[in-house]
Amino acid sequence: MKKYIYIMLFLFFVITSPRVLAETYLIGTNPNNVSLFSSLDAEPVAPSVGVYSTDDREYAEQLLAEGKIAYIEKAASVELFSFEQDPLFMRQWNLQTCGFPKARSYTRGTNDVLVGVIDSGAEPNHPDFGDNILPGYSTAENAANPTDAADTLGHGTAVAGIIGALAYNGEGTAGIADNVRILPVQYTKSGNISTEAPFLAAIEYALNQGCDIINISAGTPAYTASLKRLMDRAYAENVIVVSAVGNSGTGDYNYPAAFNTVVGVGSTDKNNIVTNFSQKNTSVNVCAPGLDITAPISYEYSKLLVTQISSGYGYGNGTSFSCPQVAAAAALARSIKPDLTPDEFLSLISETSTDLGEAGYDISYGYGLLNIEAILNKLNPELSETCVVTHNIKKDGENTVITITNNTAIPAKGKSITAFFSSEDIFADSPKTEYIEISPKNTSDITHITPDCSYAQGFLWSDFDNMKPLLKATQKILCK
Ligand SMILES: [Ca+2]
Ligand SMILES: [Ca+2]
Repeated sequence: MKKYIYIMLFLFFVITSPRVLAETYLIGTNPNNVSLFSSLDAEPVAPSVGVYSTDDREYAEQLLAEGKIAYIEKAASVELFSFEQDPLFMRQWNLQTCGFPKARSYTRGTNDVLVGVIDSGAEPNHPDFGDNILPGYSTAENAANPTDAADTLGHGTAVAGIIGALAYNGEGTAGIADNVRILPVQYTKSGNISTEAPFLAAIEYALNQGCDIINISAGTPAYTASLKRLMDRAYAENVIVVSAVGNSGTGDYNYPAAFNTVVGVGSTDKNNIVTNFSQKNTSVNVCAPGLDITAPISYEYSKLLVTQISSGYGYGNGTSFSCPQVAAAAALARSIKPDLTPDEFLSLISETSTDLGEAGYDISYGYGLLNIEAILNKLNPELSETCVVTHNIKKDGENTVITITNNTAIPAKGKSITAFFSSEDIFADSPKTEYIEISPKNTSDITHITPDCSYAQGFLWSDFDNMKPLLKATQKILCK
C-alpha cells in the first residue's frame, strides 16, 4: 500500500518590509566663522543654531582642522519608542500566552543546541534569519542537488522562523530560541503531500548530523515499521522529537506524533480553547497556539500564493505552527540541561503545562497549554532569581564608557542580560559617545531594545560564557 505524508499549509499575508539607515554627520559652525559657511558644501539642518549635515566625513574633518567648524558628530538614530524592536512582536500573541516574555530573560538558547526541522526547507536569504539558521539539506525527490534546501512552499520557513527568527534586530518577528542552531532538512519541494521515502531520509540525515531536537510539523495516518525504527533510533540517541498531531480535528492518529516517545502537539486559539482542526486523541501531549500565528515566509511562497514582495511575513493556522513552539521550548530546556532526555522533557511538559479543559490530562489539550517560563523555572529555579549588577559610568576622553560587572555566583552561559540606562546616563555632557564597553568584553550581540520607560535606552546582550547574569534589574536605573 502506498503511504503518504501530509503537511498542512495555510495562506499567509504580507505585512512588513525591512528598513535601512544611512550614515550622516552633523557639523556645527564655528561662531567666529559663521560668514564662511555659505561657501561650504553641507546641507542646512537647523541653520538658526548653526547645524548642518554632510555624508563626507573626510571633508568635515578638513573643515574642523581649518577651524571652520566647531565640531563633528555622527548623527544618532532616533526612533519612536515602542515596546519592541521586532515590529511584528505585538502580533505574536502566542508568545505572551506561552510564557515567552519571562523565559527570554532567562535564555535565548545556546548555539551548541541543534534543532532539525523536517519540512519544505527554509528561505536562504530571509532578513529575519541569521547564521543560526543553517543552509540546510534536501532529500526531496525533485531536488536539483542536496545542498539546495530553498523553500518553495513557505511552510518550512515559517516553522524555522517561529523557533529561530532573530529577536531584537529591528526586523519582523521574534523567534523563541534564536541562539540555537536550526538545520532545515527539506523532504518535499513540490507540494504538501509527498511519499514517505524522502521523509524518512530527511529524518535519517537530521539524526546523522547530531540534532538534539527534531521538529516534524507533518505526519501520516499510516503506521510504518520504517518510521518506527527511526523514532526508536532517535529515542535511543536521546533526541527529543516533537511532532504536530494533525489537522483533521478527529480522533484519528497521525505518525510520528502517535508514537509514545514523540511529543505530540495540538492547537489552541487566543481564548485558550482547542481549535476545531486539532486532533483529539491520546497522541496529544501538550498544546500551543495554532491560529493566526505570525511568522516569516519565503519569497517563493509569497509569489505563488499572495503578493510578490522582496521580503515577507505572514500568519498561518495549524498544528504545524504549534509544534515549533514546543520544539523551541525543548531547545531552550536542552540549552540549560544538555543531557535532558525525551522522557524528562515529557515529564516537564506534564508538570508545567497550564491545565485546560477537563481537569488533568485530556485528549483535547494533553497536559495543557505550553508554559515555557515554567519549564525553565523547573529546570533551574536560579534562572528566575533577580540579581543586581553594578555599572560604572565614566568619561574616557570624549566618550562615555559604561562598564557592567556581575557580582552574582550564577553562571551566565545561555542567559540573556538586559541593561537599561537613562539617556542622561549615556549621553549627558558627552556628545561624541560612540561605544559602550562591557566587561568581560563581548559586543557581538548588542541590539537596542526599547524598555517600557519612554526616556530610556535599553541594550541587550546574550550568551556570555564567562559573565554572570543578570539583570532584569535595572528598574532602579531605568525609571528613577
Ligand atoms: Ca526579528
Ligand atoms: Ca486538561
